[in-house]
Amino acid sequence: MLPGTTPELVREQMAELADLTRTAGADITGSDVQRRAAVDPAHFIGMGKVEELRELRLEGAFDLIVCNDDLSPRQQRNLELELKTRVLDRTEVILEIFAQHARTHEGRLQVEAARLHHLLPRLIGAYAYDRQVGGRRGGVGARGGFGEQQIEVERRRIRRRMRDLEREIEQVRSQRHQQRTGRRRAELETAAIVGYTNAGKSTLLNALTGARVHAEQKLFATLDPTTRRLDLHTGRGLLLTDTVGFIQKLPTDLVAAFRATLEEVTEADVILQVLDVSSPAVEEQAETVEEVLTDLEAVHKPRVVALNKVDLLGPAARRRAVGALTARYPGAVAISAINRSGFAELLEAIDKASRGDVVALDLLVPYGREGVLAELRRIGGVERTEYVQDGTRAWGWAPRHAVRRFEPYAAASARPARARISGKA
Ligand SMILES: Nc1nc2c(ncn2[C@@H]2O[C@H](COP(=O)(O)OP(=O)(O)OP(=O)(O)O)[C@@H](O)[C@H]2O)c(=O)[nH]1
Ligand SMILES: [Mg+2]
Repeated sequence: MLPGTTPELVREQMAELADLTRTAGADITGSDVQRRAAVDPAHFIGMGKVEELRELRLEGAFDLIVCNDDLSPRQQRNLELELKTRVLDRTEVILEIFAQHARTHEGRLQVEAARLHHLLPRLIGAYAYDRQVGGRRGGVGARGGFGEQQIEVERRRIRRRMRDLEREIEQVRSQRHQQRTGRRRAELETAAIVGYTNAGKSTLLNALTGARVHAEQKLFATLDPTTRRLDLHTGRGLLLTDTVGFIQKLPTDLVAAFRATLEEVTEADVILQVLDVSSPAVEEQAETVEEVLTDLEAVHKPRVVALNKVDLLGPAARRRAVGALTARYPGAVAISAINRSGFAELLEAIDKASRGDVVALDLLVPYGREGVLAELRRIGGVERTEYVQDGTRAWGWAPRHAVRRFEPYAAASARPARARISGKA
């Protein structure tokens, strides 16, 4: 614990690190926090602490050390040599989880690129071998170090692999881009679900759209984005995408590795932010989400905030949490993705926020051409209709980019110059 942090913050981070470590497949046998004025450049922790750990290690108390802060390659190697065991930092635990959870080709490529990026400067010393390409666990402790020459060969191999990966990821990216352009042609607005890991994003996508994305009490259960159509109460469709969760201290190179996936967020018309209000760390988690959204240049997009998991709070705690968060996010909607409560209000908020740049329409649709109105319902909205002599008079709205197809039906009284097809709804 360094000056500038608080005991509460450290406690929350340590609890989260324990969750991360368990998710990665290890058991926790103990944890410790050391107060220091500055980190030790050689060992990160003080030499006294290293001695203590060495004793415990000899007693067989642990066979893995996980550190909440990022270690320099030198600190990591020194600790591994002193303690004769593997030492991971937070980033590496996250990388391990990512590697275990990546399902799609794209996800795997991104994880491998992130791992290699992280590995390259660490390719030294006794335990480096275990961390190389695709470096699954196992064999810890048994292997000796690489000679300088071997390391150089290895470095070159990794750089080559990284270049190949970059090329492949670029390809996947352009495929995704084409898919998105395809969706654009479908002319539905898009919303991306974002939030801290474990906030309930996948559960919400499933509940809203009947999708079957894997959701569980684990961090980073989702790595690959899934897109489903969401039908709003008005009949309008919207494309909803579930994405990888955010986490504090997520290293920027990891965010960069997931750029292709996170582009779903950058490109979305609307952000659906999910907060876990039952978490004592909800404020910090909201802060992390703001930071990542800022990085992704998505912070100014229209946003709907869902205060999830209210079912876990008693009435008083709920009032307190919801009150505090609506002060920060006016218009936020309290929901339970599991109990499906608050959904009507949430859908309404999504409907409003996702109207974007729309144009008011006043149409006269001849009888027999009702398909036009069905189309308008699907991509925009119909607010009122009236049956008149020549057909159906309809007032509604459509996204500006889709308005041209309705121009032939502009109501006669609205002319000249298609005057009613203009302005904001
Ligand atoms: N009690 C309660 N639990 C919920 C609610 N929504 C989600 N959960 C639980 O929270 C856990 C995480 O849910 P996920 O939907 O996997 O969360 P996520 O945000 O997709 O998480 P990652 O993909 O790991 O980032 C699961 O165990 C869900 O059952 C809710 O409204 N109430
Ligand atoms: Mg998920």
